[in-house]
Amino acid sequence: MDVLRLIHSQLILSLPLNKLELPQDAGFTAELTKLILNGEYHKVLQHETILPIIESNKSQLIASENINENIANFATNISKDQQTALFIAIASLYLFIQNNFTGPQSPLKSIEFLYPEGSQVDQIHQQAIDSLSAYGQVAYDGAQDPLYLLLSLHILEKLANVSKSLLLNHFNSSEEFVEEENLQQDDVLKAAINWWRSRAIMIQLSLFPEFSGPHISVSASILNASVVKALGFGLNETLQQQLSIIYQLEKSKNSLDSNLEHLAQPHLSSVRNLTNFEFVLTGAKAKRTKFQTKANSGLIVLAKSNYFVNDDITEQSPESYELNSDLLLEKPHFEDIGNEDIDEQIYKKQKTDLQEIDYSTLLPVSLRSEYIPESLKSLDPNNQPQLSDYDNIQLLLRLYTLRQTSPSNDNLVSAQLMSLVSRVLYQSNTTAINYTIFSRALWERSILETTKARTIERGILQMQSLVEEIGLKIQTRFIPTSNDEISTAATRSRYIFQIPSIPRWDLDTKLAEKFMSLGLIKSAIEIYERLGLEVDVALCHATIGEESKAIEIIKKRISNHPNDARAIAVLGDLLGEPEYWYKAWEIGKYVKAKVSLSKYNYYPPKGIERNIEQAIIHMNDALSINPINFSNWFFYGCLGLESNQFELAAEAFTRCVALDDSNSLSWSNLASAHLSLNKTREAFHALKKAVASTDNKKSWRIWDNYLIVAAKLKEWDEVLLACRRLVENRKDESGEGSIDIPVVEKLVEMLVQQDYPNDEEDLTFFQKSCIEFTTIMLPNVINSSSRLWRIISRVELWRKRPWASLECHEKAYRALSHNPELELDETVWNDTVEACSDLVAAYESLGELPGKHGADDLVCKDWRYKAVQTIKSLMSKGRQSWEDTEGWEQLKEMRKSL
Ligand SMILES: *[C@@H]1O[C@H](CO)[C@@H](O)[C@H](O)[C@H]1NC(C)=O
Ligand SMILES: *[C@@H]1O[C@H](CO)[C@@H](O)[C@H](O)[C@H]1NC(C)=O
Ligand SMILES: *[C@@H]1O[C@H](CO)[C@@H](O)[C@H](O)[C@H]1NC(C)=O
Ligand SMILES: *[C@@H]1O[C@H](CO)[C@@H](O)[C@H](O)[C@H]1NC(C)=O
Ligand SMILES: *[C@@H]1O[C@H](CO)[C@@H](O)[C@H](O)[C@H]1NC(C)=O
Ligand SMILES: *[C@@H]1O[C@H](CO)[C@@H](O)[C@H](O)[C@H]1NC(C)=O
Ligand SMILES: *[C@@H]1O[C@H](CO)[C@@H](O)[C@H](O)[C@H]1NC(C)=O
Ligand SMILES: CC(=O)N[C@H]1CO[C@H](CO)[C@@H](O)[C@@H]1O
Ligand SMILES: CC(=O)N[C@H]1CO[C@H](CO)[C@@H](O)[C@@H]1O
Repeated sequence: MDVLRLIHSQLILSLPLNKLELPQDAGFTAELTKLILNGEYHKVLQHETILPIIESNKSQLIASENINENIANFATNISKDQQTALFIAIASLYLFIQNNFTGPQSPLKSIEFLYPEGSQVDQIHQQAIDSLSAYGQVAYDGAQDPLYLLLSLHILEKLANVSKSLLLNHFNSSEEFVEEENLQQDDVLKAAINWWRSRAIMIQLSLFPEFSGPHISVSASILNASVVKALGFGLNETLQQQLSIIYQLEKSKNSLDSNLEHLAQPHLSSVRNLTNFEFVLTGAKAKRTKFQTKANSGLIVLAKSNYFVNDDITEQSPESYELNSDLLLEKPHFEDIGNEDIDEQIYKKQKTDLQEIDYSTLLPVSLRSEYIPESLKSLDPNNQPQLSDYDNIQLLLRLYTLRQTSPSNDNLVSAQLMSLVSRVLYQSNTTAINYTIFSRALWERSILETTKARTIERGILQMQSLVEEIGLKIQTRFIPTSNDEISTAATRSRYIFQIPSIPRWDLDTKLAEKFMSLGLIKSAIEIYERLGLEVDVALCHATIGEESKAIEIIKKRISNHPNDARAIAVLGDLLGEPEYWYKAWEIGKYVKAKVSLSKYNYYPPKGIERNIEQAIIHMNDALSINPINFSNWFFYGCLGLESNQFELAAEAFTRCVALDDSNSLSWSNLASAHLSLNKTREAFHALKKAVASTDNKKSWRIWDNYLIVAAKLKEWDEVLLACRRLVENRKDESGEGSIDIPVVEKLVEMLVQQDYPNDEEDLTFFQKSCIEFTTIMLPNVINSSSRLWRIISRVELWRKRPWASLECHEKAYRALSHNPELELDETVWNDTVEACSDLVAAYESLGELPGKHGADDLVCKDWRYKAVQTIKSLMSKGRQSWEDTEGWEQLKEMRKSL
């Protein structure tokens, strides 16, 4: 067995010590691995094989010099021994996480460890923060031990042998950074390096209030499926399986952390398959209050894990606050699962009434209890079994994805989110839920509860308590012994790369945002001020209309941090003055400044002319730095369409659909661009996607385009489909106007080209569908169009139903003869005479054919009489106005010939 592979896959998996399997010949790496998996990260740096390397190389770390370059050189020197360097990088990364995300605080301070005694601690700290800052975004300067993260990132860059450093080059376009790499199966070390580097970059991103640099694309491209393959190749199945699971969870989490939530879903589907997790959202009756006798309808997630690789380190879970309500139950009590009507809206999102659970959706729904599989139906809803950690994480990730892709403040969405959180929190054995998972679920429950009046109190209390508890300085609630403290670090950081990262100050920020949304602006400002987040303080003031106060704060921030591009850009936003955006771009290539400039040129203030060319140039600059931004590409594409630059528009919307392939408007715009470029086939493909992902009601324009393009390509099945959709969607508003008559005529022409088969079974799909459309759907919509009735009569005749065909002729005629314009407008008169002539001809030719009842039955025995009556009646109507016109003569002629 390959030692390197075994060690590094288990490190990536962050397996608990008692599951660790080490080969005999692992040497010192075995010890280092154990230290990491036991959470003793500082001991890795102090290990006898590592300390001398650090000590002997660190002479070049001089506090008064450029810290970033020094650390880069230091990293270069110690990276000569790749294996050892990787351990240093991993341990440093964990130390940073421990000190800012999970705790408890590590005893080894980065600056004391690396720099000589007496060095200027504050200055080194600030330089490290500056080195982590990028693209005009200042890394959060309250972060602890940023040096650990900086060191880790530098070493990983060296080990990955990147052609361009993300840390040393702050001003290049992102295309140059992305290095798509397909690893071969023996690139084991490279695989581990890429995986860790991707993790370290994601952690770096969490230091920014918002980010725009190339980091997202780099992190996404270096962690790809080939990495998992290379690392897992030849390992036993259990490990390979776990690597795949962790990989999918992590990719999904990274998408969420990068605000690319629509990319999260495919990974969630894959991981569902890997653990064969069973779950479904269904309706149930639930009691929520103590005195309730009748249960109301509610939602519940039924779930069962089928793949356990759980481990058994225990740690006390954070304190869960009780509601202590005289009224509310601690948790809802469920009865009568699956027999409750699920809100129709949830259900509508499902494609059809599936009898099997559709795991390709984010949150599968089962409407009826008989469609819930036995394995889930048999669960006790009030005491559901423990889930595996992986599946708990998956539920949380689904919760995040759902929230990020749904409208906020939607009661229905809140109910769905709450049912997900509840499934994680209320398991038969809560003592066994992992700390990170449990505390995160509590956190999410609090966020949801603070939106409801009855539970807001507990929500806020719980948030504050979690904020304190995770902020390890205040450890009033549980004080681990010194030994425990270490394994505590291991447990807490166990799933740190799979659950969306929330560093400590971010929890505070969320609390502040919550206060904001509750109108408690003062409390929010207090928190932001404590955290030193001046830009956010200013934005708070701007929100409540205190613009001048906001501007004052921002200006002060800028005078102290002249390179804070975000602050400068926000000042531009507050003042609406382009010069600040130019400056923010100049000093930091701050993407949002360019976006603001682009929008400014497109929506200029009064008195300034719109300048699309400039808008395009600015957005292009923004996109060259951050190419993974849906709304910017969309805006860019619209600029392209508007200025007739269709190649540009096509590229932009192609990017859009690559980022979110369910966005029907992007597909439709892409189609427009292709059409203008005469790429009909491509346009058709795009429209097909557009109609597949659209809500029918609102989308008739898309269907209309689809129809036109399909007709151009002679895709008759599709033309027919489009016709049907258009009629379905628009008949209530537009009636018969929803029917495209020339197209229907063309369709019928195609239909009758072949003979009607002797056996109905032999009808093709197109034939069946076209018959259904013309003879069942259309008659319900037609109001006064005789032309349509005649088209249908053709279909009926072709179907060898002459009686039905004749009826259509009668209707066609009636549609005209009832026209009140008949006596006033000669065109109408002419048309009606022609229709009459058609009808009479139909009587003549169809009347004596066999009728629908068979035997001696005829289509119309007294056809001659009827024909004469028809002519007479029309003549009496037209006598006054049209006697002696050509039409009149024609009628006389007809009557005579009968
Ligand atoms: C680091 O490496 C460079 C180039 O290999 C060498 O010149 C320099 O002396 C090294 N510095 C230390 C402190 O090892
Ligand atoms: C620096 O680190 C390397 C390991 O990459 C090691 O071989 C070397 O001995 C260390 N010390 C010096 C002075 O180069
Ligand atoms: C795979 O390896 C793990 C630990 O390395 C071991 O616990 C497990 O039993 C092995 N599984 C198989 C199927 O060999
Ligand atoms: C999951 O498994 C189902 C059934 O085996 C398969 O159809 C589907 O494509 C799989 N999905 C993913 C994302 O692997
Ligand atoms: C609950 O979990 C704990 C710790 O994992 C375990 O010791 C205990 O047996 C479990 N209880 C049940 C009822 O499964
Ligand atoms: C597309 O075709 C039309 C007519 O065939 C032509 O007038 C137009 O110039 C073409 N446009 C492009 C971009 O080729
Ligand atoms: C009606 O038809 C006759 C002959 O068919 C023609 O001369 C006359 O112009 C038509 N009237 C109108 C308004 O089209
Ligand atoms: C500013 C800030 O929130 N820093 C925190 C980083 O994380 C450590 C450990 O959780 C806290 O002690 C710091 O307060
Ligand atoms: C995988 C893992 O570390 N799981 C642990 C998470 O924490 C709980 C206690 O809080 C442990 O019981 C789990 O074993």
